[in-house]
Amino acid sequence: MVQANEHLQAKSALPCALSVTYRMTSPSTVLTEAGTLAVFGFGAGAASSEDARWLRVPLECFDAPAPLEAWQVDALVTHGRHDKLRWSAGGGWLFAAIEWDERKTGNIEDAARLAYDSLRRFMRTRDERHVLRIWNYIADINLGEGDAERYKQFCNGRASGLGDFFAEGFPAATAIGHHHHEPVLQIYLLACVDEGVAIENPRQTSAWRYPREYGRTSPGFARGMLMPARDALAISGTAAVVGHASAHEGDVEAQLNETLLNLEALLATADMPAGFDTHSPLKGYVRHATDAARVRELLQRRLPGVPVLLMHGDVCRRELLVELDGWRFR
Ligand code: 3EB
Repeated sequence: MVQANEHLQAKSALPCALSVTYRMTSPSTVLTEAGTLAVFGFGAGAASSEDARWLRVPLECFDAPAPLEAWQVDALVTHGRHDKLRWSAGGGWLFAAIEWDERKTGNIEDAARLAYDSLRRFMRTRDERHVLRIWNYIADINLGEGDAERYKQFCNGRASGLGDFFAEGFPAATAIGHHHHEPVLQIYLLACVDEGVAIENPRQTSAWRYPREYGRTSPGFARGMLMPARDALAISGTAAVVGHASAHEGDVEAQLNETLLNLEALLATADMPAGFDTHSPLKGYVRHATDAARVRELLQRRLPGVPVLLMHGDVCRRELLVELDGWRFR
């Protein structure tokens, strides 16, 4: 009896805390530390490693040398590969990633459908079945007009690959265009044994309710996701979208200010402390490299001391010049 009870207590203590940090060190250093769930390098200059927990994100960082991003848990971590997928798990958390070369399928819609289908089928084999956060990095995201724009085709393929997998609610997400010479769709996610709390932004129309003009398939994502222990908020890609409309076309500074208003509203809705601090790692995606210095200067003024990784990436609407995502830890 006592043993059974202890077992239940141990179970309900899951998941353990998750930390997300930027580190100026080598992948091998982080990968040998206890509890490392995933390590991300950014851009062509990033090191390579055969470890399943290592992922090179195809976005160039405006800071050289670029730091690494480390996800760490206070638990034993196991990792492996499953077809095209790589994964790691420990302490109630799961990292999974897939890279799909579009040249194998011919178009982005099929690539997204097949990649999401693989992820969905893999997730069925796991106890960490609640997907809390997803990142999507897509080549030439704004190529094509109207419904033929690649981002919109990606949305179609994502929805058909997912089927009813997110019927209970969408995770927080990011979808950003990359400029790598290989047309690779990269998707990675964080999942957990326990469910989180999806947060919407009162200043923004929920993405799944976007009107038809933004595409045949509304993007399926929540504006933010509170972690199961309510100790951290994962913040989706956030840009100068007010209601469902893009604001401040052509003005990167006004777009950034609007984005910061969106983030403040999201934190308030999630009942998280206002503002960001030194433990709130953010990413900034900037469309035009010529805007990077200006964006960095504005962020240093508005968010002093906050770790921000500034990267060259295209927001999924071509009029949007900058987007932020990241974490707020309580
Ligand atoms: C927006 O607010 C910007 O398709 O998964 C942000 C985050 C955006 C996620 C996605 C898209 C996605 O609509 C675009």
